[in-house]
Amino acid sequence: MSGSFVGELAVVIGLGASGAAAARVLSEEGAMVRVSERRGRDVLTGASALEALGIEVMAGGHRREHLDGATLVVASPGVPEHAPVLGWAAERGLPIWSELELGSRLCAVPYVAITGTNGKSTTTEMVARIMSAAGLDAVACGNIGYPFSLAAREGHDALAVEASSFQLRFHHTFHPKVSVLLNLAPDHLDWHGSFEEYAAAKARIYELQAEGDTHVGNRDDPTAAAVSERAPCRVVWFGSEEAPRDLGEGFLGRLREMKDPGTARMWSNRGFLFDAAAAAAAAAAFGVTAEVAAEGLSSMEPLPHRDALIATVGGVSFVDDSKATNPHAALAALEGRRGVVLIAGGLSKGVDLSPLKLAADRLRGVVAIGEAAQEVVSIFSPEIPVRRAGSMDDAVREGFALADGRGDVLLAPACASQDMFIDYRDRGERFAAAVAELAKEVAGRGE
Ligand code: UMA
Repeated sequence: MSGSFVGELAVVIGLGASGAAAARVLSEEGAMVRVSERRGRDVLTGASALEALGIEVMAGGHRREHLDGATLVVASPGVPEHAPVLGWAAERGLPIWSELELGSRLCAVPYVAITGTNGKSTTTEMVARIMSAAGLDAVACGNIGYPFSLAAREGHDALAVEASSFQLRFHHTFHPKVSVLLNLAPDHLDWHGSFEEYAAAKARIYELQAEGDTHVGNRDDPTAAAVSERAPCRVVWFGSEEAPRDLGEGFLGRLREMKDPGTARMWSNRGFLFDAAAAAAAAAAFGVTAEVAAEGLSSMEPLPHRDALIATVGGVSFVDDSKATNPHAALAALEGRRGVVLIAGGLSKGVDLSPLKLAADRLRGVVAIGEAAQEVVSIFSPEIPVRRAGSMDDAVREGFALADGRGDVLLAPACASQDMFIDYRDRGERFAAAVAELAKEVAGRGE
């Protein structure tokens, strides 16, 4: 495979996880590579390692001359569609690829691609585990954190690729054997401009699928189902209450019966069951039986920051769902709970947060944080007690006070985190640290 890019001068835009992977892969495949990065050289990690491979790194802002001599441009997912640098590339008639496109050019094995508003990473991991249980050498990659272009060259038998709406553009050969659309609700509207654009990005997952391929759609989500119905290949459906017909009766029941203490909590969560049904339907299209799918799923552990019980302090359980970065995910996290104190707010990404009101009857109180705090206050006040907090420490304290010795304090912010934290992981870790601090204080007071 090596050498398929000899003679190319590839310019990679953005030096994050996918840009670094694309640059390395292109270089190993024989291309001359240049990276153009918005941030200053002093804050970049990984530039020297690329330079050691003969890759040119141009930091401190994109400039027209960075494209001089280029034959190909690879854009990182975070580069906005209308960024001037992409405009300059288009003016010069240069091909623009996503990192997924690069991965698909290098991938010689079949792959399942998973998209949706929520549950993507969990479902991607589940698909990889089911494939492994079926005896395939398979890994999870893509938006989950391990770039597709790296996994594509590792000689696996099959791949499970998480595809975000940011990544589903600039692809010309991305052709999954199986695609999955888990659900569809507003997210990233500041980036996409409108819900229609966001939905259109998601639909691009099946653009090149044809006869012999499969699309997996959610029959219980009308918005997603309307998109899935238009897939140009066979469509199989999954839903909340019954497993896909190919899997036979009682598949979800079997999962619910798994009594391993580590996973019992996960399988009592309706969202995870949904994801499992989708993963099993995707694997069935690969010829994997329900028995093998259930076996693969039995090794599944919840991913961090999804419905994770951190600690119980003075009768109050603190639950980390920092991954709930939009209202759809926060509502899913609230499902089946009562008397909850919700910590919500952050960067709303142009998404209307008012659907959170649908869960008002589940709430004992709300703690509003971040830039969207005022919006959160106006959604719930005065019907529900709302307090504002300027830090995670304060939020945990206020939540504890509102909980009044019972129920859950749930971090499910319905927003992105970057106004106060590095990312959702950092937000979840700061929550856990604040809970640990509170536990010490409460123990010290002998409560
Ligand atoms: N940059 C520029 N110019 C720009 C914009 C960004 O130079 O106009 C630079 C930034 O300064 C930074 C780099 O590009 O140095 C960041 O690139 P990026 O934002 O595309 O992120 P990566 O580090 O490459 O990570 C991406 C995904 N991030 C996004 O889509 C924002 C990661 O998903 C993914 O794991 C990784 O590729 C590997 O495939 C993260 C994510 O938050 C988890 N995804 C969003 C989500 O899940 O909601 C979509």
